[in-house]
Amino acid sequence: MNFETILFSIDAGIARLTLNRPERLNAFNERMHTEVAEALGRIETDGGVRVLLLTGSGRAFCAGQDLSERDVNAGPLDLGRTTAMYYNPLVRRLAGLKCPVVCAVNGVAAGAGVNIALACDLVLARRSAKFIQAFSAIGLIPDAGGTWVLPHLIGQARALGFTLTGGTLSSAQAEQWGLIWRAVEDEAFDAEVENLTAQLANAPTQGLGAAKRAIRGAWSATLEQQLALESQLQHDCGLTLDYKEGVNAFKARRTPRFQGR
Ligand code: LHQ
Repeated sequence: MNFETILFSIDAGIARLTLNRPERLNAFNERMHTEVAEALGRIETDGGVRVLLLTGSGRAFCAGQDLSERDVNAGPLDLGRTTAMYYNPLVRRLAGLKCPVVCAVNGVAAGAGVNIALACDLVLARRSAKFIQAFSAIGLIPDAGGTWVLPHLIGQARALGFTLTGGTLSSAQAEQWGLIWRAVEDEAFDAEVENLTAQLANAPTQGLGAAKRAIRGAWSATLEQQLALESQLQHDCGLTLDYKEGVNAFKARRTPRFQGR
C-alpha cells in the first residue's frame, strides 16, 4: 500500500508512524485510518520492532476526526459505526502492542487526537502543545477510549471538568495531573523524544512488553489476580535471553546488550 496520509518506516528496531495531513492538522479521515491500520499490522507481524514512535507532522499532533469531509446536513450519520470500525480497533491495537509505544505530541491534540495519544504508553508533549476536549463543542462525547482513560488517569472531578467545559489543558498542566509522562521544553523536545526512543529500542523488549501488559491489566484486576499475572509474566521473562544478559552484565560490571529476545 502506498501511504498518502502517514509517513511510516521501520529501521533498527524503531517503527516511526507520523500522521501526515498537516493542512488539516492531521485530522483522521478514512484513508488515514486504513493506512494507520496497515502500518500497525506491519509492526505486529515484523517481530523485530522494539518501539513505536507515533507523532504528527507540522504544527499539530492530531485534531481528531476530520470534520470537513462529511455533510451533516445530508442525513443522519452513524458515528457509532465510525468509532466501532476505526477508533476502537486503533486504541485496542496501540494499547495491546507488545512493544512500548511512545507518543510525541508535537503540537495541539484535539478530540480523538487527545485520546489516541493517551492510548500510548509514554506520552511526551512539547511545552507549547495543548490538549483540547473538543467533543463538547460539537455535541459529542469523548470517544477513542476517552471516557475510560480520563477518570483512570486524572480522577472523576478533573475528567468531568476537562470534558464538560471543553477545556484546554497545557502540556505542563497535563503532566502535573498525571495525564501524560512529561512536558518538554520546545527546544529540547526532538532530542528528548529521540533519546527515549533509542533507549527503548535497546531495552529488554519482552520484559517491557510484559510490564506494560501487567500495569494496563491492573485497572480491572484484583490483587490476587494481579499477583497471579505477575508470577506468570515473571516466569516468561525469566526464560528470555535478555534476562540472562542483564544478570551476566550486572555481575561482570558491563553495559548489557539486549536483543529483545
Ligand atoms: C480541520 C480539523 C478537523 C478538518 C482543524 N477536521 N479540518 C469520532 C467519531 C466520529 C465522528 C466524530 O468525531 C469523532 C471524534 C472527534 O475527534 S470529534 C472532534 C473533532 N475535532 C475537533 O472538533 C477539533 C476541530 N479543530 C479545532 O478546534 C481547531 O482547529 C484547533 C483548536 C485544533 C486548532 O485551532 P487553530 O490553531 O486555530 O487552527 P485552525 O482551526 O485554523 O485549523 C487549521 C486548519 O486545519 C483549518 O483549515 P483551513 O483550510 O481553514 O486552513 C481547519 O479547518 C483545519 N482543521 N481541525 N478536525
